[in-house]
Amino acid sequence: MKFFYTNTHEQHNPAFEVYDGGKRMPYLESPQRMQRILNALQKTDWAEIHPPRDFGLAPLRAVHSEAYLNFLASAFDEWRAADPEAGSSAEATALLPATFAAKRDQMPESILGKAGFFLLDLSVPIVRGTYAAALSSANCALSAAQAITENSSAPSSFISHPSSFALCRPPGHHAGREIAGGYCFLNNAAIAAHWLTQFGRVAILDVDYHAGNGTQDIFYNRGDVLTISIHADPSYEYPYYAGYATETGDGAGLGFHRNFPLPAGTGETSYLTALEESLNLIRAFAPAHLVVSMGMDIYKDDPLGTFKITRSGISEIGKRIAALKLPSAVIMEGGYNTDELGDNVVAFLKGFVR
Ligand code: OKP
Ligand code: ZN
Repeated sequence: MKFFYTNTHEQHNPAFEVYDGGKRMPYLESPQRMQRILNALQKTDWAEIHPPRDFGLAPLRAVHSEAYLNFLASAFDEWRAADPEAGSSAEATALLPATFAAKRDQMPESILGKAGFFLLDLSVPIVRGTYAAALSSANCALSAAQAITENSSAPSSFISHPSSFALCRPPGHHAGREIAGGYCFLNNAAIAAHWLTQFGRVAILDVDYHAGNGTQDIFYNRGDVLTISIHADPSYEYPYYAGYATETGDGAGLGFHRNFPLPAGTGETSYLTALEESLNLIRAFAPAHLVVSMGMDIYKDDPLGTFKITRSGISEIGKRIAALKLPSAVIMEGGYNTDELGDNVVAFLKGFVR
C-alpha cells in the first residue's frame, strides 16, 4: 500500500492550545503523532512511503473560499506586521483571537477581527508555518486520491480496488468552506473527495471520534458526494453545533449526508451496528471512489475520546470498510494516544492490504 508523507507538517507546532475554562495546555495535535505512525508503518512489509506531489491551489479553491485561503496564507505575517511586539514574547507566538463571529455576514479588515471570523475555537492557533503545513497535508491527501485512480484504465486483471493512505497533519475534517476549527485548517478529505469527483461519485466515511462538521458543511448541498460520519453525540461532545442525526443535507444534497451520533462510552457492538448501516448506505450509493476520514481517537485509551474500541475492534472496522472493495483513500484525522497511535493505524490499514 502506498502512503504519502512529508515532514513539512513539523512547521505547524504551536506551543499551546486553550481548553475550556481558559486553561493553556500543550498542543495535543503534535508532530510526534506522525513520527509514531511513520515508525509503525516502516516496520511492516506492505507500507511503501512516497512524498506528496504539489497539486497547486486549484483543488483547494474548489472546496474553500478565496477569502479564507487568503486569510490562511497571510494571517501570521499580517498579525506580526500589525503588532510587532505580539510574537516576540514566548507567551504569544501564535495568532489566536479572543472574539469569535456568531454572525458571519461581515468580514472585518483587522487581522484579529478576521481571525475571529475564520476560526471556530481555541484549538487552531496560527503560527508561522501553519499554512505551509496545511498545504503539505492537503497535498498528501490529493496524492493518496490520485494513487487510487492510476490503474483505472488498466486491463480487468488489474486490481479493481486499490487503496492508499495519507499520513497527514494538521487533520482536516472540522475545517469548513471558510472556517478552521478542531486542529483543522484545510479539509484534506474534502479536497481529495472533490478532486475524485472528476471520475464519478464519491463517498466519504468519517470514523473519527468527533463529528466531521467541516466535511458536512462543504458537501451539504451536493448530491454527488455522499458524506457519512459516525461519532460522539455533539449534544455532549465537540464540535457541539453539528453532527446531529436530523441533519441530512439540503437542496440537491438532501439525503446525501448522514450522521450517526453515539453515546459516551460506546463499545464495539454498538459501533459496528452504526458502521454496518453506514456501509449499506455506501453500497446503495455505489460510488466510484471512497475517502475514509480515519481518526484513531475512537480507541479506548484516547485522552479526548470516551469510546471503548479495542485494537481488535479497530482492525475489524478497517476490515469491514475494506470489504466494500472500493478504491479507497484513507486520510489521517485525529488520534491522541501517541504511544498507541502507530499500532492502531497499522491495525486499521491492515484490512486494506492484499
Ligand atoms: C479534532 B479531531 C479539549 C479541547 C479539544 C478540540 C477537539 C478537536 C478534535 N478540552 N477540542 O476530530 O480529532
Ligand atoms: Zn477527533
